[in-house]
Amino acid sequence: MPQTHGNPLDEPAADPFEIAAEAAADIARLTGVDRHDIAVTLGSGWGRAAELIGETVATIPAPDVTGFSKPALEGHVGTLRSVRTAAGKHVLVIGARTHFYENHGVRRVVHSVRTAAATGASTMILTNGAGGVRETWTPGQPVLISDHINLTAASPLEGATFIDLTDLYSSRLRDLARSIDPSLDEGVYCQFRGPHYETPAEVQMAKIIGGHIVGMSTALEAIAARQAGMEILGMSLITNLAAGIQTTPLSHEEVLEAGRAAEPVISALLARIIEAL
Ligand code: 8IG
Repeated sequence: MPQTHGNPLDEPAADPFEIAAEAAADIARLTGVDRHDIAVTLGSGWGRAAELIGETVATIPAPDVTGFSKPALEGHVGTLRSVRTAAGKHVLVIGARTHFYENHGVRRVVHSVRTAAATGASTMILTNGAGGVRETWTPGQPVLISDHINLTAASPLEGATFIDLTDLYSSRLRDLARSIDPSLDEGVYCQFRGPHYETPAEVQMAKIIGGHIVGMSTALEAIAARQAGMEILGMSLITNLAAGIQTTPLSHEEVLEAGRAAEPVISALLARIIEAL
């Protein structure tokens, strides 16, 4: 049952996997779809993809599902959708993301991913809006995530849980994405804690340590998805060049505008990739 007051994930003794299983049962009951094959989290700029992926079978407000909380930010739609593709695959479209900077703890951050796994999904597509460190990239450009550097100093894994992260962002799925759009570039995603954007010096640090994309969401989710045994595709919409790479100050409004402009193109791309899975 969804919570009316506190979030069950906030109980220290709670088992996050048990709560994810309850959330998956809520989704099955509320959508009428027992199992999902693929899950996709829609970040800033990717929100319109749901309509192109297939026929929406059900849309549910995220707070109706155990462990999910209300969205914190404009541009982040707080719904879960069950979408059926032309080929008959069931896609769980997650439009509700809890960010690490909301300070609700890592369990809440990765709850949607664990829930997706509990619904049966074996593929996790993580999308986001992010800053570009490469000067050759332009706002509105989608790029594949090839690997990540987790600068949050946090992990969704608890206790002595040693999980291999080699090929975390599946090279098979990156190849598949490039078979749809050969022009797709790729790069290493650096997750900062946020919610402030980086200083130009921090962006230079990210560049020197091998980062190409700066963001605030995806690395922790990818770790949880790997723990759950899912195959992961990560894609960033470059909504802005990172601080100091672009000479003008960053604004959330600019980020939303770049997302709006790119939305039809990247949504269609995402739908074609899902069709090809
Ligand atoms: I959209 O420039 C978006 N998200 N950390 N830096 C970080 N996150 C972002 C950025 C950015 N743009």
